[in-house]
Amino acid sequence: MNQELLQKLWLPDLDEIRQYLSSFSTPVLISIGAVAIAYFLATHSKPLPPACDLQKQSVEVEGGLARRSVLSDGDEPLTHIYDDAKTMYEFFLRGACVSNNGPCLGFRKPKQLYEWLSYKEVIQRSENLGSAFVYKGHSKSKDPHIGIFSQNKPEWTVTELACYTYSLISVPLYDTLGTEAISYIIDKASISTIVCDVEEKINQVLECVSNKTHSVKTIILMQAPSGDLISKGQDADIEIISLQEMEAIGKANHQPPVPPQPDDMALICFTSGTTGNPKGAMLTHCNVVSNCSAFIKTTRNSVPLSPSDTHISYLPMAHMFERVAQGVMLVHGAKIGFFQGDIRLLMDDVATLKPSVFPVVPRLLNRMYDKIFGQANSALKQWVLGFAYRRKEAELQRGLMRRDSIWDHLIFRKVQASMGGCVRLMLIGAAPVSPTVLTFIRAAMGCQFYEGYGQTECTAGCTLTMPGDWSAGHVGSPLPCNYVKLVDFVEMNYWAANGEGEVCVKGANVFKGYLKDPEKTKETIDEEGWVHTGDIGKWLPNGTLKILDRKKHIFKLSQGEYIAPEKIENIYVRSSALAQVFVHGDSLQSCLVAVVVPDPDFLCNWTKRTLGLEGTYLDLCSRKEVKAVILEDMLRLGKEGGLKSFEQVKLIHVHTELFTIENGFLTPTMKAKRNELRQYFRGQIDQLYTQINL
Ligand SMILES: *[C@@H]1O[C@H](CO)[C@@H](O)[C@H](O)[C@H]1NC(C)=O
Ligand SMILES: *[C@@H]1O[C@H](CO)[C@@H](O)[C@H](O)[C@H]1NC(C)=O
Ligand SMILES: *[C@@H]1O[C@H](CO)[C@@H](O)[C@H](O)[C@H]1NC(C)=O
Ligand SMILES: CC(=O)N[C@H]1CO[C@H](CO)[C@@H](O)[C@@H]1O
Repeated sequence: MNQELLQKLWLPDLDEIRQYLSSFSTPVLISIGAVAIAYFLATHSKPLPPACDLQKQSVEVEGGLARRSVLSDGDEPLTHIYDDAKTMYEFFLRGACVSNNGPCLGFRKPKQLYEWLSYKEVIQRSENLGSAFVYKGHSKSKDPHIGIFSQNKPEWTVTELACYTYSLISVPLYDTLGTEAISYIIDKASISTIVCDVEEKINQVLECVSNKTHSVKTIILMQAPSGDLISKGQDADIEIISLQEMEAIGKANHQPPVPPQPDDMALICFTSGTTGNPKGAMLTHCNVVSNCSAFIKTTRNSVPLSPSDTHISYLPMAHMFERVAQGVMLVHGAKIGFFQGDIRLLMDDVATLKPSVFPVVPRLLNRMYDKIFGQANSALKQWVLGFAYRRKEAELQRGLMRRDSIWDHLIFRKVQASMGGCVRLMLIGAAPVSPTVLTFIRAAMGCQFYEGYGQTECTAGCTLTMPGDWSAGHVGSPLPCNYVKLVDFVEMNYWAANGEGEVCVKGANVFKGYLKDPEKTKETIDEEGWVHTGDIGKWLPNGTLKILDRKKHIFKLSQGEYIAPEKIENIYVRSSALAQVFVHGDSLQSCLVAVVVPDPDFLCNWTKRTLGLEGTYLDLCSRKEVKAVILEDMLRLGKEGGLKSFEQVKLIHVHTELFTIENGFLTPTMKAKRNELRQYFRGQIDQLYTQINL
């Protein structure tokens, strides 16, 4: 993440505490101490009763082949939780009603307070925009796809609701796809209208469609377009118009809403793999509603949401994770506040908004963790931090999650304040997170903090951790809206009979297939409706699921041991010295090697602490002794993380440029492109093996 964000995550200074205490005389201190102890005993929080017997979080169905949540009411997957909210359109209407037309979408100009659109205003503007879509010829049966190419903004949500109101289908586009993929999506979904936030995006679209026959007729800009841009559009036969004008057109030509049915398509979510063209997962209202409802069903006794809750929207809305989180807010009439659009200002937005719901991704959590430990820069501070953490960790094990303990007041208060001070619910998904980091941040934040696992093909999620189970290292149990089963993966010796195999999902949240791509659809969903995720999982004795790796990444070493490289990378990347790790091995070698990229923000402080060595990033990276301590730290983490000796790397190569989307080493969804990495580092990898085999 970024520097400013890190800067804000403080630990209290011990000097501050000491000064504070020394301002009292001894007798006063003793009586304060006594009162404090009495106070903490009197207000001692009790664990909430867990949502279910935590030793039995899922049960067998389909004759023992699959498992479902113990929270499902019967064997039928949950489709919805509120009878008046079976489509995303009804989600908004319900929100407007339960909040009594309260504030809905918030935005802010630099350094100012948040301004809010009420639920009614959002619905009104959506009807206007949607009427204009209809006026331009869009309808459920004709030309229903509307492209959205924008950062998170209230207008994004307004456009989405405009689609829902008239049974149209939104198709999110996003920057990291690249021009070629965007051009492919526009053709594949024959999109004729696209809503963009800034001129730059329009230019990108124009580039995609220039000099070829294309489907685009109208591009709507959230600001006023320049004359230049309008004429550029005319050259390509495309009308460029402001959102304001569109809304005015719709207002003058108002159309009665055409509400969708639960089985109608809500959106098409294009995902890109490591190779080939993006695939458009078709998601119905029921898909999204069931995912949101299953989340609500699981968590509602521990964190009931209401119009007084606020969500900070900064994770990309083109991904289902953020959209489902927003759906959960809207149906309860809660507020969604958008960040200003600059990740470097996120912490300032958070301080102003004071969100109660905070979705995160592993990278952000890793940085928080490093920052907090980086602050504990003396042995004493580290000891105090470690001590406080162990006390709270012990509470978590008993199911007690709180932020009113003495350790919160003394140690973790500033961490909580840096996140706005009001966070009640955190949610992590999208990629695996290290158990060490997750448990620490749970202890430090002291709020309900769930981990989910899933993929777009089942609308973001298919498992979620259970309230009261604050153990890490698994992804929870199946959601009430779907079943999960594991199927044999013979090549790698994973057998369903042993509770191991490829994770398959069936239920109300499972998508309807890829847009105009029957072949890929058939590869992913089988005849009985199971989505084959390509992930290898394992059932734990208490009915939770643990993800081991991607099927296609697993390989065998020459002595016959199977290696799941991502699992190993996720352990090593915990080293504060490192930003990224790529673990390599193959069936001709008996051991593993890795390419590591030290963290430009942290390496210098880290080597100073561990080696007493100072220098520039590049200088440090080139030193043998630095490489040696990095490897040592990795092996220590590997041992702590339970890696077997053949799962530990033998040697590493230090690379000084981060793997990014731009240099072709990451997919648009930030996953490592393993083939590209392997090819690029072939020479270095061979050298490492030569050294080992000497
Ligand atoms: C499109 O055609 C124009 C004129 O024929 C040419 O100048 C321009 O370079 C072409 N653009 C692309 C992207 O091929
Ligand atoms: C469930 O099982 C896993 C693995 O055995 C364990 O780590 C976790 O603590 C268990 N959860 C609870 C709540 O006991
Ligand atoms: C590194 O250490 C210096 C001095 O102790 C401190 O000012 C700086 O914030 C640290 N950098 C990071 C990224 O922690
Ligand atoms: C049904 C359900 O809650 N599944 C997923 C829905 O989406 C969230 C993310 O917003 C996931 O964490 C859940 O696992």
